[in-house]
Amino acid sequence: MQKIALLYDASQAVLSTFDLDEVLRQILSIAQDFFHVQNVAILLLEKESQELVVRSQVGWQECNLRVPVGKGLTGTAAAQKRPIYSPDISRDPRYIPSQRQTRSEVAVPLMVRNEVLGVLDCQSDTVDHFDPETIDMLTLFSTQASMALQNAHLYSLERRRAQQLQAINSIAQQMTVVLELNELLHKVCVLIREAFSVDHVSVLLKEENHLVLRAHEGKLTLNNTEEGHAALEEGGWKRLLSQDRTLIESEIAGRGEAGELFGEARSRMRIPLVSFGLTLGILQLDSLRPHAFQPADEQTLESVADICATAIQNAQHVERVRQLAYIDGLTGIFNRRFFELRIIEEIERAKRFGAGMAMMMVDIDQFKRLNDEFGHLLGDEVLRQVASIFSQNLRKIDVVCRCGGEEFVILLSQTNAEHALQVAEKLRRIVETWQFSGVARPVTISVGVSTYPEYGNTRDELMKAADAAMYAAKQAGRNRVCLAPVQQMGASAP
Ligand code: GH3
Ligand code: MG
Ligand code: MG
Repeated sequence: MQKIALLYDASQAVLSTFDLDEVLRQILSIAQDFFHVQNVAILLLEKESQELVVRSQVGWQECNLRVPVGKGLTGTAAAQKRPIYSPDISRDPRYIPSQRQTRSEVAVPLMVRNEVLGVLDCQSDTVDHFDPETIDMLTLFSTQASMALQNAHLYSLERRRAQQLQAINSIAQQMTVVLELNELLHKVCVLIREAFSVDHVSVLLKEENHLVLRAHEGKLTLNNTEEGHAALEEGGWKRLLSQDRTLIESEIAGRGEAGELFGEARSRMRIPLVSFGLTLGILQLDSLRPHAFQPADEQTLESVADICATAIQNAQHVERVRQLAYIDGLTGIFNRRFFELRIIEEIERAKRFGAGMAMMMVDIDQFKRLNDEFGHLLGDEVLRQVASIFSQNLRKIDVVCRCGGEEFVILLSQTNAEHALQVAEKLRRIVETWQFSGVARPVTISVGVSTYPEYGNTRDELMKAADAAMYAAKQAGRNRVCLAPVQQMGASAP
């Protein structure tokens, strides 16, 4: 009776704290001191894998043990929900060897109501160390210990929930102020990683037929396969995006699978980013540990993903509006406003790298007559096709702008006069020979070329020189390419 009173007092101490590690420490110390056992371990049940995992122990040599429910003495105790005693483990086929000196073992399930939280496992160096009274006492103690464990667990859940709510709030506040898309995506990764202690966070967005890794942040190394592009037709992605459901993968096999972004990831959560019914992409969380993501976290992270999706959509709208301001409505190429921005940047770049640059001023010949003969609508179509010819026959880094009416300006970076003349001549010839449907005669262009630094150091000088060259081309009979007149530059002319 006195023993029970002592045990009761000790158990009260276990119940006085909400800190899980402290609870575990106290359970172990009572088991050791009160029941005189050398080796004690607390194994907690991992629900997803249905395995018992050693969470805390004294006297054990092997600490990373995982025991499936139903296996070994501990697994049997968890499966049968009752204490299992083996007075002589050498005769017990259920015993899984873990400690060399163990002779007898008792495994007591830690349960609240009918639910198993884990197992308290006591092992002794002597055969038949545990008498029925001790086992009863251990069982009694285990109910107190289970309650303490459950309290600590609920407390940590509550605290976690409160932290998560705070994180959602803070993420929402910080995101709504960022309108630049790339900056926003990066911020999404950083904030989520911080708030949820995830090893790696990535945002993949749909772009035409691909899902593109637009931002990522964390410890993992990116596989450089296709630089983060995945075709949307690929099975996994397509299914995920079409179902709009969060997917948790608890055990990823390991390195090298096709389509894997991060080779080291062992578990993963993928949450579709949906805003106003439109799936924009995927928020992906990766962990180096298996089973890092619990279904219990799904709702919180989905709320975060919703906030992100709305912010991303806003930023995409802003980006589109910003882009539209620089696009010519008729032809879809850049407009004069964009040209004014880029010419300054191009001159700066040419100055810094010393690689030169060229400007071409292009004007369609007798365009007024073409309008008069074939109508304004056909004139518009010719403008569109000429713009398209230019875009398709130049490098991606070249800038083609419609600067008004039937005039275009083209900037060629890292290009000298000789090369610029060749490019201009190529364009002139393509246009001259192009069959514009509905136009019964050739359409031609006149091109004036100037280059930095030979014909000017500033926007105005380069424009003036190219304009003069174009005027010269017109004067000389149109349908031709002219370099800026030498006299333009006086002493510094080539
Ligand atoms: P030149 O060979 O000397 O360049 O003769 P041109 O007729 O091309 O030159 P001009 O500057 O006299 O006429 C330009 C014409 O371009 C006048 C205008 O009607 C036409 N134009 C300007 N913008 C548009 C447009 O958006 N669509 C159409 N269809 N025509 C346009
Ligand atoms: Mg003109
Ligand atoms: Mg013209």
